[in-house]
Amino acid sequence: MQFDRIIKNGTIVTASDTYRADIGITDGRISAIAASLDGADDIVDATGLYVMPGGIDSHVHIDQPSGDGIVMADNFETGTRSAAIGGNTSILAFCMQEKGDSLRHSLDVYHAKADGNCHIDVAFHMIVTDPTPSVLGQELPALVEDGYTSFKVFMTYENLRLRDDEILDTLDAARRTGALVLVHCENEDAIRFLIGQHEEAGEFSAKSHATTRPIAAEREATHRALSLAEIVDTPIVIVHVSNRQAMEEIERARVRGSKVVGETCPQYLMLTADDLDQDELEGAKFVCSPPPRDKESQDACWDGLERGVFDLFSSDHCPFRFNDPEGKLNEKGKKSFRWIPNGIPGVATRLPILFSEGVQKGRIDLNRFVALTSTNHAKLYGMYPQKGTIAIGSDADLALWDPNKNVTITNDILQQGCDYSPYEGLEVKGWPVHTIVRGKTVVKDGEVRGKKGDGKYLPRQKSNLVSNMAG
Ligand code: DUC
Ligand code: ZN
Ligand code: ZN
Repeated sequence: MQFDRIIKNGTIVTASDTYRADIGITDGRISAIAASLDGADDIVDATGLYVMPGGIDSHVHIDQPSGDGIVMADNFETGTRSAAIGGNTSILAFCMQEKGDSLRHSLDVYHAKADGNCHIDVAFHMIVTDPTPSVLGQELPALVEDGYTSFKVFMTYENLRLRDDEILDTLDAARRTGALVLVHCENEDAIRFLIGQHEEAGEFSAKSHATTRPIAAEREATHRALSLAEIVDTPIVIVHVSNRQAMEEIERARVRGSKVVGETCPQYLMLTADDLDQDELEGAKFVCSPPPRDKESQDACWDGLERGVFDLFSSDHCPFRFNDPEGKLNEKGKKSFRWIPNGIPGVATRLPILFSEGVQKGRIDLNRFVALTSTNHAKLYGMYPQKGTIAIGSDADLALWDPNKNVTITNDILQQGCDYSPYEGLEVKGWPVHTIVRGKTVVKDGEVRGKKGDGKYLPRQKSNLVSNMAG
């Protein structure tokens, strides 16, 4: 037989084109695209379906150490399984350096967690929490050479945040080695100050999570991160942007000539601070940072997706079980918002939400949907054209979408480790009915058909944003 598999009669959608064609797959890669193909025993009938590059979620936390007695709800098996249910074929998970550890040690730990356990392909960004001279001078350059080409730094959380001088040093090390830095922008000192005020006033409920992390704290840190990157003269990614003021900082930096990529997430389109303001501790389900804002901020984020302020739409999947002493409602978390672990699940719902609310409602077109959810992630994080497109030679990572399938989101269909979805009850139109990784079916009609270990670790090239700059 000429091909191992043919995807027949579908409508191919890439970041640039929409057209009717068949796809031939050989050895896990796309080997032919033509009006009509024959020559395989295995034919997938895609009549009435869109055939898109599989989703790439470049912002996912799995099995990350989360402090005293708190355990993340997903390991690599459940996290990648749920990602596949939601039409993803690759994720970039964070590998967190614990203070005092080398980056290499942290990677060894994460590889031990992930290798052999994933349903879809996985790469790692490092989180740098301890930027010692040897980490920045020796480890970081060696890791970039080995395919770990992006790093996240935090401006918030007492035990994770870097000071400005440390951020400058990290950005400088990245510039010299051609790595890309992602920044979590919130002003920790301002947040501490506000937490103190709330506690003095006896305000401990989940809604205080939002009021202690106001837009001004995010805007200020965004401005500072952009300024530090401008001083070092290196590109950065501003992750999980929640509001217009932070967007304006990004736009102003671009006008000044900076290379900046903006990312937003479903929670900033679909949730508001009112979701945190609920009885019976229910608000804990929506505690994430930055917090969801208001309707005006939701509109701003949609505007940013439409106008190109954002190039990335990621989930920031960071799941903690709700009704669990190791999760949201841990002993201390029941008493005060400051002990509710920050983060919400979303790796399975990212694509259906953007498809339904964005494409079906006419806010973005199909090609922009693919760019925001797959192609741009592959290009920015050094995986293109192996990933993120439908082209001869690319990995056959595909999501087949039924644009007319109506689904009510409930946690049980997502097959994740978390015991809730923040989007429970949301009705969406359009669903990824078949997820294919390197030619092989991993999920079909909501059923897992693959097995853990089908997913592989993915070393990456340097970012398209930095590869022209570093010598
Ligand atoms: N930042 C993230 O990127 N994810 C979850 C929590 C956080 O603060
Ligand atoms: Zn963050
Ligand atoms: Zn995150």
